[in-house]
Amino acid sequence: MRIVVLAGGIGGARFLRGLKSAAPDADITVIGNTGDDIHLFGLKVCPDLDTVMYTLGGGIHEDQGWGRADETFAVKEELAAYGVGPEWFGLGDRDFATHIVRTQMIGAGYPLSAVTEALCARWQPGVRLLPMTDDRIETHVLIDDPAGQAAEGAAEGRPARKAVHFQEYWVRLRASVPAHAVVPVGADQAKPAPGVLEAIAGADVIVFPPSNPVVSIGTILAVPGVREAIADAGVPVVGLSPIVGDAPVRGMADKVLAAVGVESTAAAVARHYGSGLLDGWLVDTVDAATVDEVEAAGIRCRAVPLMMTDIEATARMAAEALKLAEEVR
Ligand code: GDP
Ligand code: FO1
Ligand code: CA
Repeated sequence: MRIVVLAGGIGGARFLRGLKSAAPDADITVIGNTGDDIHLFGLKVCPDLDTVMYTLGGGIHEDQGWGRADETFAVKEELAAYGVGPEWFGLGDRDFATHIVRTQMIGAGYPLSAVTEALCARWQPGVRLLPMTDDRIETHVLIDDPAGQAAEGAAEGRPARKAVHFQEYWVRLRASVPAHAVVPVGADQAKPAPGVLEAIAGADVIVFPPSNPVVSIGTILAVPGVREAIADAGVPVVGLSPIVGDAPVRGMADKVLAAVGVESTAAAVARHYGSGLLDGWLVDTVDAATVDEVEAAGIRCRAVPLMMTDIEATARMAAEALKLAEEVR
């Protein structure tokens, strides 16, 4: 069975570990989000691709969910001693090596997809990991800028606004201020990476793991051609809710959902994807009362435990997703 999974970082990576366990013989292609990518100290950092690669390859910092296990921060401390930041983004020494290899290969002319394949030759994640695009897309978040000048023509009394890089919004500001808009800068000019459309067209099932619907899966769907390819694939598309009991299980997805006018509920996220894209949706058992609402929107829905507490529980979630795919096929 050929399974295509659209993945962000931690939610996507942990789900994939369960999926590999539930379907050990499946041929899994992961289309990874690169909208979170950031250039720091002259290096290209791809947090979501690395989170998937390290998690499936056994190198992840398990408690944190991102970055390397057994990490040290000598380089960051030395940079800080020179007064060189940003100090709010924690790049560790082991992780630095990945970004150095990646940046060196890109400088030599290799596209990100080829670089990712080379990095995966070391980590052997057991899936085919493709960046959504080889082009540069950077997610920016529009926030209030109390110190700034309101744009010409702005509504009377409305504070000025500015766009910040997604990582600045998420990591430095901890999503503590309202997000007015989330913009995947560069998406309109981007092309899917080699293999992305082919994998979607050749899939037996397409899965949306419990990744962030706006800044992870939403950004992948913003790459021209990807959404259409999924809708045209003619195979079951099933998703698992990252929202449990009206709140994200982890992180601040509610803040970016608000920016796109979507309530932080499992049912609202299903309706946001819509029946044009999604055939099946899993909600957690605590949200069982919302199953009818999702089905009324034309999406087959089941309530099952959706907490990825360990690989066994996650494998059961993945098995339920594959079972739902058979029901809607
Ligand atoms: P990120 O790029 O590291 O933010 O990771 P993703 O976009 O792949 O996934 C983030 C989402 O995973 C968050 O919105 C969480 O609510 C969701 N999530 C994390 N752990 C769990 C879990 O155990 N169960 C469910 N259902 N969702 C989870
Ligand atoms: N997340 C943090 O909350 N703080 C960090 O300092 C941080 C550093 C970092 C370094 C490399 C990497 O691959 C990921 C890192 N993350 C960090 C996680 C990541 O940037 C975000 O959690 C996700 O992109 C959010 O979707
Ligand atoms: Ca991410």
